[in-house]
Amino acid sequence: MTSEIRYDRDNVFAKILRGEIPCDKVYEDDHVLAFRDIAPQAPVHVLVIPKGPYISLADFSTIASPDEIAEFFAAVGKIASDLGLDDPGYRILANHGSDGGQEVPHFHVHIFGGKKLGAMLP
Ligand code: DGP
Repeated sequence: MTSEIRYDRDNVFAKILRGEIPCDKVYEDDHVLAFRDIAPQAPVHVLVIPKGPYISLADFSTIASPDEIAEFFAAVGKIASDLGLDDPGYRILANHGSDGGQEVPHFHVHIFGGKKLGAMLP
């Protein structure tokens, strides 16, 4: 089954992409949207999503073109930099599947910053 068939077009990020749910946007280009998390876990907590129908990194890393993948991660770095996080730093995180704690089935990268972050524990 292809990703487009498995992809849930009613997931919350698909609705945000279609403008059916508002978001606090921090960046947008032809392929990428970034907005503030509704339940921030840090003073700065931004979600970066590709606009294509990718459920998780497993889809994005195998279906998206190399250019799209490169441009996505370049955008993640630019967004963090534009948010003023380069110094003293930030964290990026992508949850995959239920064991990884992924709640929204549209691939996304979290950017956390604005404070000294605690250790990452499994
Ligand atoms: P994850 O567990 O990696 O799938 O993270 C999903 C994140 O999405 C979680 O931190 C909360 C956030 N989130 C869920 N619904 C909404 C929403 O409607 N708007 C925004 N801005 N964020 C949302």
